[in-house]
Amino acid sequence: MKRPRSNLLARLRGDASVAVLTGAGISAESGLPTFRGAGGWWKNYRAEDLATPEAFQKNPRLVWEWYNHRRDLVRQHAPNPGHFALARLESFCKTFALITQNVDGYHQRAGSANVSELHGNIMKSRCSGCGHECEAGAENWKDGLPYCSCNALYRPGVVWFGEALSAAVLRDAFITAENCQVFFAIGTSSVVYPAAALPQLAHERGAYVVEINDEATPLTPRASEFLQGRAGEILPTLVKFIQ
Ligand code: BJW
Ligand code: ZN
Repeated sequence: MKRPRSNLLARLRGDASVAVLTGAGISAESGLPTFRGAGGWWKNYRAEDLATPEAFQKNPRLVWEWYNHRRDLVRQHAPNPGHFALARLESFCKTFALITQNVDGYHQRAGSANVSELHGNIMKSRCSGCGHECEAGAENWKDGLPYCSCNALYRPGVVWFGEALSAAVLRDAFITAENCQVFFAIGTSSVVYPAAALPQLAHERGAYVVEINDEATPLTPRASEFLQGRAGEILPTLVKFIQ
């Protein structure tokens, strides 16, 4: 990795307040497929068939098969050096918030403390009738599908296209983006809203926006610094330079 610009290092060594937004790219090196791009889920499946409320209504079995498969992948794999470097970065910073679009829980497993999950968590299930949330298996199973005690189907505890994000989580994320001095956008294609609005807002409010991605995205022209490459290599190096 090219040495980051000294003004980034100076900002991080000082008491800059830091906000981080992560996407599927940070977990790619753990072995979890991303959504877009080569090897991404949407190369072989249509988002409309798997990640919308309409898809679940039409074919809950297909949607659950996909999420159960992804739960298995999350259990089989583990956080990588990129996740661990962010947990270390948090320990150096006075003010630090990590906002993730990922549902894998790897940031928490790597030791990050202040994590907001914009799109939920894949290990949780939520009743589509009464909203009851559970982490483990359901009370009742019928034909291989999990049901709540209220008799409605459980669904994965994630946010699908066309669904609102948690208002409280989103409000806090906007406040964080508005007030930070350094904003990192890491491993996200920056096309899914409202998450993609966060680095733009930080930029408008004068933050130093650093993008880490192995490819350019719609955010790149607006980033103060674009560190091109793998998050699992760039982040540990960056953290080493700060020390
Ligand atoms: C590496 C790397 C390495 C690889 N190192 N980098 C038209 C315009 C604007 C908006 C809309 C529109 N039409 C519809 C909308 C809204 C829609 C949206 O944004 N659509 C766009 C796609 C067009 N958004 C929504 O529907 C959201 N809700 C909403 O708007 O609600 C409004 C509302 C209000 C009130 C009532 C009702 C509604 C919800 C969005 C939910 C997204 N859900 C998913 C699935 C979550 C659950 C699950 O995991 O199954 O979230 S879709 C998927 O995309 C997932 C991700 O979190 C999200 C973002 O993807 P991400 O993380 O950026 O991954 P990739 O794969 O896209 O990119 C990976 C990147 O990493 C790439 O750039 C690589 O280069 C890079 N990379 N390896 C560094 N080693
Ligand atoms: Zn219920």
